[in-house]
Amino acid sequence: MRTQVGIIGAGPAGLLLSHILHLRGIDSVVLEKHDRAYVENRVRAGVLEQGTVNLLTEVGLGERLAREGLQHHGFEIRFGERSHRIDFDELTGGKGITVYGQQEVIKDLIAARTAAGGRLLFEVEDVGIQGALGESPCIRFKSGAGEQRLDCDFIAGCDGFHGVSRNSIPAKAVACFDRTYPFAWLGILVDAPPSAAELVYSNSPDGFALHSMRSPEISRNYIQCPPQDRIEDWPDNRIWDALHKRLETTPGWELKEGGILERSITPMRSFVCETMRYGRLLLAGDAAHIVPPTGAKGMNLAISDVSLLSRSLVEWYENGSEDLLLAYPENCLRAVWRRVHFSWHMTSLLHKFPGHSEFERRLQLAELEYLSQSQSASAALAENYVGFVS
Ligand code: FAS
Ligand code: PHB
Repeated sequence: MRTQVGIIGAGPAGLLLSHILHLRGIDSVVLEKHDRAYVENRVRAGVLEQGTVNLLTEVGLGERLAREGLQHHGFEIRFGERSHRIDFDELTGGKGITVYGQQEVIKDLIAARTAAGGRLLFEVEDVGIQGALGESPCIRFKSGAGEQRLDCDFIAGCDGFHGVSRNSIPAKAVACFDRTYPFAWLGILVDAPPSAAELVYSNSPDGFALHSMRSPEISRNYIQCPPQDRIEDWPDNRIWDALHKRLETTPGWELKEGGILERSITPMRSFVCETMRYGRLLLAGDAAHIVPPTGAKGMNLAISDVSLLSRSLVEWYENGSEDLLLAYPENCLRAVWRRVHFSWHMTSLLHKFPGHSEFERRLQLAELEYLSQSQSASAALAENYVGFVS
């Protein structure tokens, strides 16, 4: 089998790259270990930066997003008995966010690739990379048709944090930086209408909580929990008790309960692999960097990588220039570290850290107090949240 760009992973990064390359007449094959239903129903991110919405719209994937996406002009932060609204209209000149589930983005991408006759191979196994430092790398894998070999000019490693791509780069050639957090997020998808028009982040004495949504009928809630916890440790009533306690901190506001449609626990880490190019192997998305979801940056960062990677590959195929490909890591890492910093900052500001003294807790509250008093502090947070600084 032969293609121009072999792509490992059918997440937002891999599928969007395949789509954009197709629009520019560049062939690709996407290899995915799970089946189509699994990747289309996996509940993950829900917040799209304006830049992400613009790119998806530009490449012809904006119709359902515009029809079903929820445009938000701000969000709320609760701390103590206080509440502060970050008003995007006032603070960012009107740039906002759109709430649209990651699985909806995936469905739109797979539908577009399938309609265009794109080669998406699901349920592949034993993916292995060879010859990345040469001019004709290949990907070996197993599929229903047995052992396969995909010859290509470039390999795009879009296979997430636990994928094979980054791990195929010799350790001595890799520069990684990371931080793990002493808590995880327990997330639930709920068959209940949202209890607020916008997202509500809460820094409560009992720990962090977030009220988000997916549609006028479906809400999405998160609480911080100990990192070693398993989902079995959290029966429904314990989850709802924690959510009510941590979110109902302003008079008269109540969280609506409903049937729990999906639940999962996500570890919290910040991770950056600065080696985003190894010869003809290029990493994008979670394969190269992970952020805690507090800043809602995960999927947006994957898509901003693909915007740069697709431009670099188009420049190579259309003008024979390798400049953008060689500069790809450097160009990505500016946006990556900005969003890694913002996600670390939001996580540090809004979570209860085991071992934190009362002094540290009061520092958090002092910063939140300052945020609620200072236009410039709120503007800095708003500008990072909507994603217009690189
Ligand atoms: P992805 O992980 O989405 O996709 C990689 C794909 O590669 C997967 O489909 C995987 O099956 C496939 N793959 C892996 N190894 C392979 C192999 N050996 N062979 C073939 N295929 C292989 N972000 C937010 O902003 N908000 C959230 O609430 C949020 N929740 C999250 C919850 C979880 C559990 C996780 C893991 C992430 C969450 N994120 C969230 C971040 C998330 O949105 C990611 O940033 C985003 O999915 C990254 O997209 P990709 O880089 O395409 O990687
Ligand atoms: C979500 O809706 O899933 C979501 C929103 C904001 C975050 C994280 C997750 O910071």
